[in-house]
Amino acid sequence: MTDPSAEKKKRPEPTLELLATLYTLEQLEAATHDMPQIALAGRSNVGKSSLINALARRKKLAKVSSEPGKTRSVNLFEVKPDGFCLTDLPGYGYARRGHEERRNWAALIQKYLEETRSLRALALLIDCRIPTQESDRVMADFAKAHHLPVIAVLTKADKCTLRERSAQQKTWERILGGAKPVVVSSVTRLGIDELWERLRAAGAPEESAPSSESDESSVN
Ligand SMILES: Nc1nc2c(ncn2[C@@H]2O[C@H](COP(=O)(O)OP(=O)(O)OP(=O)(O)O)[C@@H](O)[C@H]2O)c(=O)[nH]1
Ligand SMILES: [Mg+2]
Repeated sequence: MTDPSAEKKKRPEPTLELLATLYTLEQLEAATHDMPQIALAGRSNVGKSSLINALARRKKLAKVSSEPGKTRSVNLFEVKPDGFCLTDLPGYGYARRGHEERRNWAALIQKYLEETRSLRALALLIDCRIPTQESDRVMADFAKAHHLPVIAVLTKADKCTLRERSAQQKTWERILGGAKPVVVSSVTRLGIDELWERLRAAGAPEESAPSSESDESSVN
């Protein structure tokens, strides 16, 4: 027999819709979206945009490339019907871009993170094959300093062994002192359901999630 309370809790998978693409500090300033947001942050090439596509079950919603530095704008995706946004950010730590360009990107990411008052949490993506990087620690420290909850996400699980995954999980659990990192693969979809649960709990806790009828009024 199925547990009726578990049945009641099961929500249909949400959909993602591009709400805004912001390239400059001026565009960021002018943006008036006050929906709760969860930002996907991580080094270039870690798989942020691929994860957006996996979450959305779409191939080309977010632009993906094997060349680091693909995403150059702050991209807001509305999670429907939950009424919050997932924000795909440009990656950090990519050394081959020009100095000036890197500075502009860093300024864009920093301004977004520091000035988005509706930011509820940071999904910090870490490649599960790569040893802990200083830039990821800086991002984790930033979140801590700003009392921003972090959902640690270990990406590209299909490319590493179980042993590597669990070592990385332990390391990041220790660094962040929070919940166990979610291990995902955008290729095999490992961990995607679990990640949706964590994102929805942080972005729109069930009690306060709007119904689909009242959803439209929350878009700015
Ligand atoms: N094997 C495997 N490859 C992945 C996975 N996720 C992403 N990739 C690959 O990693 C590369 C970078 O993916 P993106 O999603 O563009 O990475 P990003 O973090 O958005 O990169 P930037 O926009 O440059 O910051 C692409 O070649 C993807 O196909 C995964 O789960 N498994
Ligand atoms: Mg990207």
